[in-house]
Amino acid sequence: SSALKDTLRELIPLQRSRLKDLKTNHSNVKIDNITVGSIIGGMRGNQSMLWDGTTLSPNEGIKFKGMTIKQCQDSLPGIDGIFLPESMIWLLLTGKIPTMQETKSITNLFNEILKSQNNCLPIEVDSIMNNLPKDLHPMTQLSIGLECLSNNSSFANLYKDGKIGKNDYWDSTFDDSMVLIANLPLLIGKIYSNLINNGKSLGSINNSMDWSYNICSMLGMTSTKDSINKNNLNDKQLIDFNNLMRLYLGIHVDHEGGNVSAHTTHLVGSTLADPFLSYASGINGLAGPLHGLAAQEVVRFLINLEKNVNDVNDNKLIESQIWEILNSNKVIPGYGHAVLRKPDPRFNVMLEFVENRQQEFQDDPHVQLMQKLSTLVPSILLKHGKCNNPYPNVDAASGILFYHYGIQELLFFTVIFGCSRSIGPLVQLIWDRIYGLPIERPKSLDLKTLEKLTTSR
Ligand code: CMX
Repeated sequence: SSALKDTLRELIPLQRSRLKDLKTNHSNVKIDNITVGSIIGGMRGNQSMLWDGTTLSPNEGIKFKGMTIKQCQDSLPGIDGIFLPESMIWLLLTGKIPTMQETKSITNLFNEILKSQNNCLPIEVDSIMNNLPKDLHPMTQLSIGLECLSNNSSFANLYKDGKIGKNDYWDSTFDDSMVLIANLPLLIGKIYSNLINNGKSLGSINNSMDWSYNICSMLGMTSTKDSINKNNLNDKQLIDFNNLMRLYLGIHVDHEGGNVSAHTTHLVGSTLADPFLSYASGINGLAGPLHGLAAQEVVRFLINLEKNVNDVNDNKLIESQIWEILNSNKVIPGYGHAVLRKPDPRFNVMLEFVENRQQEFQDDPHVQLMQKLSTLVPSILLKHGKCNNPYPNVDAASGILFYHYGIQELLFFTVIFGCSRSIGPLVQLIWDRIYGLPIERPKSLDLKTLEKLTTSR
């Protein structure tokens, strides 16, 4: 058992009775109208899922258990003023702000899991990862690695042996989810070393350090004690990179339930597939260009733009380049959002990270350009008059900051995103099983029926 699981266990009776009350007494209450437009428009806006961890507000952005990012920054425990992703796990799962000690209990839980594996991936997973073609897409590698981890799923084994009843499904789902998250530093380290080092390890796990540190270490981005410090960063840069990782991992954990990776994890999980298979499915969705790949598009865009403009103070030239893109009917990557109608607060905290380290970034033309664009592009997009939100989203900044510190393999960015995004959907999967939600099975309609419905109304 763990402090987190014990706290969770106490919450279960009340939450189950709240759900039961809704089911028994209010099942027929109508809360939304489904239109033909939404059915053929990606179900946009349909209010049709239960998702407890986060909600997305068009003006305030993402809220974690009702708290804005700023409120999370002010109240969640962390290091150097940046909250630890572990504290977000506690918050999303229990709805309570953890103490530093409770936050550390999750770090310890991960390290106990890793120690029990000798700080290595399970042997069969390691062997499969070692034998993948080194140029296999990093997201494909992540998906394969997660699926292989399912070999040791407690949930799947207990279920197969008929040893658990419905009321207990959550318990081994919790255990598997923690094993999955704990293994991510090893898994993404393996993928990165396949990508850049012919599979040779770039670093090792330090069992006294937090989850994000160990991710950095396995990417070869900590002091030489734990990793090769592959880019020869100085101590301040290494600390800053570790903090960037904590920040990035902390703010990408969840974005409501309807986005593809979250929804897919929930959908596949509703079949009682184990957490590894469920989240691997979410990862396959995250690998799509319309979902998780935007950050790499932004970096490509900034690199090309910088080649053309040379001087980041040449506003006229930058503006004309932006217009050229728009006039050729392309989008400006990193700007706009399906739901948000204000600058993405996640972008703002990334920008703050840069502003607090001017000396580090003052000679980086790409980061300078990223900052400059955030002041120039919104007014251009407003003049252009098409998009509903002319402001930067989180992807406008994140990739170029990793690039600055030497993570320059663009295909790899989404893998780091996939580490962070494990948290929200897996927390929800645990709750899905606490609530005993049924298999998801919406009704589909054929085109003829849709047409018939429109003429009869
Ligand atoms: N540059 C130029 N045109 C844009 C634009 C941008 N950054 N964002 C939106 N538009 C255009 C759309 O293409 C659309 O044009 P059409 O009517 O010709 O199809 C019009 O403005 C209206 O779009 P919208 O309602 O404002 O935005 P959507 O909900 O359709 O799309 C998004 C949202 C994010 C896909 C879109 O803004 C976009 O393509 N942005 C650039 C890519 C990007 O940054 N993606 C990261 C998203 C981050 C996230 O989802 O978390």
